[in-house]
Amino acid sequence: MSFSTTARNHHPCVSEGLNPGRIRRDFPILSRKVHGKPLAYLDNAATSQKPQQVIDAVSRYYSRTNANIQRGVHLLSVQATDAYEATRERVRKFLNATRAEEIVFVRSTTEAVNLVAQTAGRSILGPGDEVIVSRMEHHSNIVPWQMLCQEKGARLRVIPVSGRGELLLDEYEKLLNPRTRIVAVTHVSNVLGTVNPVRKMVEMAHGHGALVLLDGAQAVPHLEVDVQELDCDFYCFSGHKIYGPTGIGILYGKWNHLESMPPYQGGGEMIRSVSFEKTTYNEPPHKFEGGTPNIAGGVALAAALDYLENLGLDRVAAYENELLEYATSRLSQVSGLRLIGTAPSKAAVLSFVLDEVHPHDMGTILDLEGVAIRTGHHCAQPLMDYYGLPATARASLAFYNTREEIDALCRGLEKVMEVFE
Ligand code: 7TS
Repeated sequence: MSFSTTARNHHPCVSEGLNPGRIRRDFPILSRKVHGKPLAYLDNAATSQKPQQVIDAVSRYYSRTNANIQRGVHLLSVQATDAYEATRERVRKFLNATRAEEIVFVRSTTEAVNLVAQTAGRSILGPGDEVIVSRMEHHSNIVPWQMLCQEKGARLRVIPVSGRGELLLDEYEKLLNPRTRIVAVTHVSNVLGTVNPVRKMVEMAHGHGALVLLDGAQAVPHLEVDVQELDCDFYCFSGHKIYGPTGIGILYGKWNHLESMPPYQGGGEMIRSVSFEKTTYNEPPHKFEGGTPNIAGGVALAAALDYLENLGLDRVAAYENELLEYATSRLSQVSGLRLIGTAPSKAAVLSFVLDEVHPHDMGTILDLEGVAIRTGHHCAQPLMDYYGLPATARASLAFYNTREEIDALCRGLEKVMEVFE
């Protein structure tokens, strides 16, 4: 298991490890019961739970500060604007972007990809041009590109995966050519957990003059990301998968791209001046932020990043790796179980199928035992097709999960086997 970590944000006591018992007390929902059983929440790739610090940040914002931003001279508006803009700087630091203006607030990863497709993508793509995605993309990093390619007469090309769930880099190399305009790949797979060699992939794409968008939705909760080191043109993630609220997401873009890209949605805030004859646009990032945003969500995202960085991403990665190894070995002992996604470099996601049992039945029986997993195609149907599966069951782990919860999963799977014997 290897995560690339940098010297940035190094926590002094990696060797001390995390204390999940103490951490769990910060997450009120983790102490609730479902169907009379203690909750084992193993669906973190769908969305993560929120620590009290994030819940308090939302509540504090509405109790103390709420006002619209960027437009009022009154104190609340100034304070709300300052808090929101402080989050932009917080995210800049988190991604190690060069400047805060490279951070665009959006609703989600989905919106970030659509924004890039409809602005940068729309302006550079012509008939016969090519966009490369991979076989393991979430639908939100396929469909926006497919729609754009259809409209522009461009071609969508696909990097294949190996049986273990790794991207085939030699095939990727063959796909790159002078017509390649954009490469859009996921940093970490939401189904397989594979950590893709994105630094190298960016370099290869740049060698052919293509822009690179990285989908970081499943990466940022698990490993340190440095956009300068990756040298990607765009990087996206969703607040809700990183212990923050829903409805707030981040698009990082290199300044020179953001500056030259046309706006996305028209409206208030994204303009400098409007008349019926001519409208001039605001500077990035405001050019891409029309309308009143999710201010509370933004402010609380900063609290989520503070929480995660206080734990230390290297300690989180070390703990999750250890839990992943434990879960991999425990699940491998369940007879008839097959793990889907066995790349050597993985984040804490385990997809699996069980002989003869439909994943939805598995999920339903596990739910009655208090174990929450996701079943289905995980919005990655082309990947499911590759494995010849309609669906998998997926346990996705966070730093607050424990070995006991993995044991509860395995006990639940034994019950599933009893039902289907
Ligand atoms: N990209 C990846 C890699 C994802 O895993 C997801 C959501 C998205 C993009 C879209 O994020 P959104 O916040 O815009 O919806 N993945 C999942 C999942 O695996 N289960 O539920 C949602």
